[in-house]
Amino acid sequence: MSEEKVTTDIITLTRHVLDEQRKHKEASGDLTLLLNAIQLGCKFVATNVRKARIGLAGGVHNISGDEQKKLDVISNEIFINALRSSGKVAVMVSEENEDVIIVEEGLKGKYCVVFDPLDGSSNIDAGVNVGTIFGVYRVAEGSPGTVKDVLRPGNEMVVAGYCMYGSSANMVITVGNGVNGYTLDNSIGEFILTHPNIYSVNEGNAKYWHEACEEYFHSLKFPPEGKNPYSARYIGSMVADVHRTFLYGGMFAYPADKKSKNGKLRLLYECFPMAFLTEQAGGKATTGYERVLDVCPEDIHSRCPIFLGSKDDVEDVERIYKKYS
Ligand code: AHM
Ligand code: MG
Repeated sequence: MSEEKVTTDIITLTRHVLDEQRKHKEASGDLTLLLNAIQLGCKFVATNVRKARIGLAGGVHNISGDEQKKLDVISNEIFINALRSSGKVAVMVSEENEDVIIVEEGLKGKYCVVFDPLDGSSNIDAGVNVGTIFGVYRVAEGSPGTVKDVLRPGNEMVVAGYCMYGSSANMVITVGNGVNGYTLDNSIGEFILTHPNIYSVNEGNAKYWHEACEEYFHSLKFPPEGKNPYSARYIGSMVADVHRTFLYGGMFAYPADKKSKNGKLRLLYECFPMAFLTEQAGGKATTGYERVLDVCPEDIHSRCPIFLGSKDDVEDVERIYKKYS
């Protein structure tokens, strides 16, 4: 009789983070608990996204059935509740909330979490992948936890990541020493540790592009002799576009243009986490003129132009932008 081999020593995300923490003597386990809250949020959202795909579309029925809440509203509530009740968070910024959220005394912890609970949600009805993006700062020494603790450059983030909800849920995280990817095993409810050239940009905005941007994308499509042209792939869901760029290489961009002087994407909870992950994966992220992680947000919902990808590709962007500056 053939016996199926069962793996009994699996590396879950929690185990992996605990192992990492043990290497740093000062680690208190707080970060592990915070990441558990984030994982819980992601699992919950993954389930709801799947339900939405089998017929509930943008709204999810509540128990009484008389009101429907949009998936992005539900996802936001899931994250806020999970993070607040973890007792590890002092300040939260969500794309869905105009104001910063300050956690009440008694539940207050030492971390700030900035997040977009359901990025790309306009794609849900089309069955396209969506995701959650998050970044974590430590509250400054002696601060009670205020908006100032998140109006800091991305290079001060201690954790960043995203979870992509597709045929499976994929979590990609950095705690500042490389990037790890985990896949949600639905049967046990745990995230398990588990190169063609592409460019990804909304060409629909091309008529508003600045000259530098135009020249750069032209150079990808019409490269010099001996180099292959890049293929255009644009999903319109940042998590999915960036995920593919990480796996296959190439360039993801949401540049500034004549209409949107800072592009579209938000600095704190879209650009910073993705830029942090990109650098940790060995790539670079630029606004065209400077390192994304060195930008200091003026407002919690500030926008920022972004080009991210391999070092060589991003350096080409910077060179062309410099020429036009
Ligand atoms: P959202 O946070 O409202 O979902 O908007 C962000 C999304 C990103 O996922 C994506 O890169 C971008 O908007 C696409 O915008 P556009 O359709 O204008 O190209
Ligand atoms: Mg978003």
